[in-house]
Amino acid sequence: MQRRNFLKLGAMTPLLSNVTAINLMADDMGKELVKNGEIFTAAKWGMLKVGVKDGKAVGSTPYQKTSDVKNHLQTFTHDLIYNSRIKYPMVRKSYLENPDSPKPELRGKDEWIRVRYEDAIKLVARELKKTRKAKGIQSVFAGSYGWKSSGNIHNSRTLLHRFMNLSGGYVGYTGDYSTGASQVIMPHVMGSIEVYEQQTSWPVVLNNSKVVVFWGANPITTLSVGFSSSDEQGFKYLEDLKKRADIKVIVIDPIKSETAQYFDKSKWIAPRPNTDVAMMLGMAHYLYTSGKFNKDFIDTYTVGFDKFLPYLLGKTDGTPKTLEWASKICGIKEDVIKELADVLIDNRSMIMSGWAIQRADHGEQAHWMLVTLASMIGQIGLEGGGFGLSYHYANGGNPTCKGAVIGGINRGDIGRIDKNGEFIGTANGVIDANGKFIPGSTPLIKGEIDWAVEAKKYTFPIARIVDVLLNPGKVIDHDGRKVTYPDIDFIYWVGGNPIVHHQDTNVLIKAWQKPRTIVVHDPYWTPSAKMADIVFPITTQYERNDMTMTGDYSNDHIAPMKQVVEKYAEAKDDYQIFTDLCKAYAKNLVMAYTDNGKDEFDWIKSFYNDAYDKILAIPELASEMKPFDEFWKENKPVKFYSTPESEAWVRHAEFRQDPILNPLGTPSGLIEIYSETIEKMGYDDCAAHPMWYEPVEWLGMSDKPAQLHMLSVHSPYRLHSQLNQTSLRDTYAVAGREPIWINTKDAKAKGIKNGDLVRVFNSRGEVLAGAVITDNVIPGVVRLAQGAWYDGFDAGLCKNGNSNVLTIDKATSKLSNGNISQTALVNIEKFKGEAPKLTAFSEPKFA
Ligand code: PGD
Repeated sequence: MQRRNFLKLGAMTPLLSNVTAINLMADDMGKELVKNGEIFTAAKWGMLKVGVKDGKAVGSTPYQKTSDVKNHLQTFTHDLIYNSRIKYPMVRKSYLENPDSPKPELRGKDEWIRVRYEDAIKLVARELKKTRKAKGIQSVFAGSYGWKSSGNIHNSRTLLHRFMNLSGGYVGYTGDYSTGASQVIMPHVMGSIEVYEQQTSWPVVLNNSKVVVFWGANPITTLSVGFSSSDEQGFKYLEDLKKRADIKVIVIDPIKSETAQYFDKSKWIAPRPNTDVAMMLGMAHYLYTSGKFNKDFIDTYTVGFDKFLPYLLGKTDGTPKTLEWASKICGIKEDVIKELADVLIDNRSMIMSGWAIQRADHGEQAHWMLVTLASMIGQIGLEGGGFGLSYHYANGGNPTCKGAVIGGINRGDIGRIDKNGEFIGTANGVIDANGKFIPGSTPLIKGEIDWAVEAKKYTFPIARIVDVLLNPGKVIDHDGRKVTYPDIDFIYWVGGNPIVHHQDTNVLIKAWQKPRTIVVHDPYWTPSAKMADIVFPITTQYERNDMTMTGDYSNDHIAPMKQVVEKYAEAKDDYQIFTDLCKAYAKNLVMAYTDNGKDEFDWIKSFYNDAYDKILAIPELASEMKPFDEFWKENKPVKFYSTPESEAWVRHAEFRQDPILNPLGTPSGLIEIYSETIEKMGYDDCAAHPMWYEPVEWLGMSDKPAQLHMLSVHSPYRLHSQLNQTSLRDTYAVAGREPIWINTKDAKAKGIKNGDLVRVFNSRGEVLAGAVITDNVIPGVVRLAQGAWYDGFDAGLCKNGNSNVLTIDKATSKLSNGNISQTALVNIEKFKGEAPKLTAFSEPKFA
């Protein structure tokens, strides 16, 4: 940053106005901590400047301004450093008293005891060894799902996997909570995963599309974050789109989302939740029967339309999927559905779909039917036409840059520990006579169990974790194969908040009582930390040195993440803890774990230098990067740029040009509207072509167990559960609780007023929330965002409005076993009596 610009930015920033500017210059920033100044870093919510005064963080501001859209998450770094922190290693009282009979039913209620760090390390090493010895590899679950924080070295989940692999293996998972259904169905249909892939570039969309549809997508909220670190370009493209009067924007969503509100001239079509497939079928029926559909595209680029047609026309089940039929299910008038189909086929149209519609019962069908509809429209592979499943995520469509991508720490191989408790090597390396780890292949000793194979055998779809804990040994179907549930007795979780993110919390809490040991690493007293036996206080990303790329698809910067403040209380890096665990677990293990003693700077430097070498080999880019020491001292990101080719990039263009030379990865090489692979699986809940299935709970069912459909969307004010404990919450909480949107008519019928404390409940549980009365949600629907920290250990009801207390823990289908968090009916009433005190962000009881 130029000194001039830097001072200008500083002056504009009230939070940082007291910072002594003289101390801020990059030249002063080496490896020493800066006590007064401004430090560059990058978080999931973009690149930041964090102000420090007398060694304390005092606020943060965005490093770059790409648009006028506000990213709410960027200015609360100081609260992330100081609020709700775990100060010391702690062990749950009953566990410490007797780890063999630790009273798991007291998890979440028991008192905690502070222990010395060295003792906590010894305890974990001893109990892990004990469990592995008594119950085998299947008893240790260390999949550890979660969004953690940015950084390629302090990557908590990979660090855990590295420790668990090298020390003997663990059970992991497949899939995720984001795209559980789509990431399994899409490879059968499109031959690729689609949901985590680069999209047709935004410049192409803006130059060619005449219609842009956000189908169940809310990018104005979800583009606040990226998995590495947001490149923040998505908002800029949305801003460009808004300025274009010649491009029609349509938002399809039961909620007038932040995106629908931002595009104030857009058309808002609001179907009943979970009925999009019916609406799409109605459109498909109309396009077919009117002869408007693109027959050439269907004939050239797809297979199986002929087998889907009898279902569409009602020949197989006696129900033609007419506009009238669709309208009755989705609640949208026939002429609106017809007009939508006409607009899409008469214009160059890009359908940008989010993932919520597949996070529902039979979620596979939503994107399968979307692809079928897009095939009938026939614009896939054309400039600005077709569909995209990742425009709302990590700034998909921001063109990929030419540059270098930095590496990160890896999971390591499965290690071997001999009878004397010494680590002797992995399939790819041995410990030499001097105790150094030397890479090189050593075959498994004859007769020894191949832990890699053993671990893989028990890998299960992550959203089934409660079913796994409650039913060890059960065999389920998954994507054409059988999965045997492991018998889990030891859970190690880092970088995630399962008690908040999993569905049907009350059953989850019961299942969480099954294992003998639960270890959690987290900076904060999250509900998942409170439900553990042993917790380690972890540094936030602002208390350690690291590095990240920005832009999951664009890779537009290498961003240094220089330590901002001293480590909080007794907090330690995950890397430090696993290094110490290795030492306690087996002789020489630490050498493989640390690659013979590397510290964080050694890793940072080696990843940077690998990237630097690649850049030096590209003459036109050679000046973009500097030697490591200069880069680190300068404390600013390296920027890479898109190319004419990446700006003109069109997804599936090559396939469209020549489907024989450039086939898709499906068995036929074409888009599979009918999949023989899925047909062979013979599942009763996922047929071989897209279909409308009634969700287990929805507004159109005859015997509704509750009245309103709850959508547990992603909050504009959090990243999942992250930032719930910051003062950002003060700006959105209602009646001191998580806000719930209720339609004006529904609220009136129940005598609920704006700002009232309400009780939201169903047969699965109850939560408190604060009422927001609005017409931005259709009658019959309520919006309660996911991610509020569960606060019901003492009360039975969640005082902080965690929506997962009310959601259903059921698999989407046997095909993908994804979660169905957007399928749930609830009741609502005004809360009577004295409001219980919120304890979500307080420490638990200490002995
Ligand atoms: P986060 O809140 O991001 O949620 O679930 P996920 O578990 O990813 O949790 C990350 C945790 O990591 C935080 O507690 C944070 O403090 C901790 N952490 C951060 N940095 C570090 C570190 O360096 N080391 C360690 N040890 N810990 C760290 C998200 C999941 O929720 C997802 S991805 C989706 S898409 C789902 N969405 C929904 C939904 O739409 N609706 C409902 N009802 N439920 C959902 N659940 C799912």
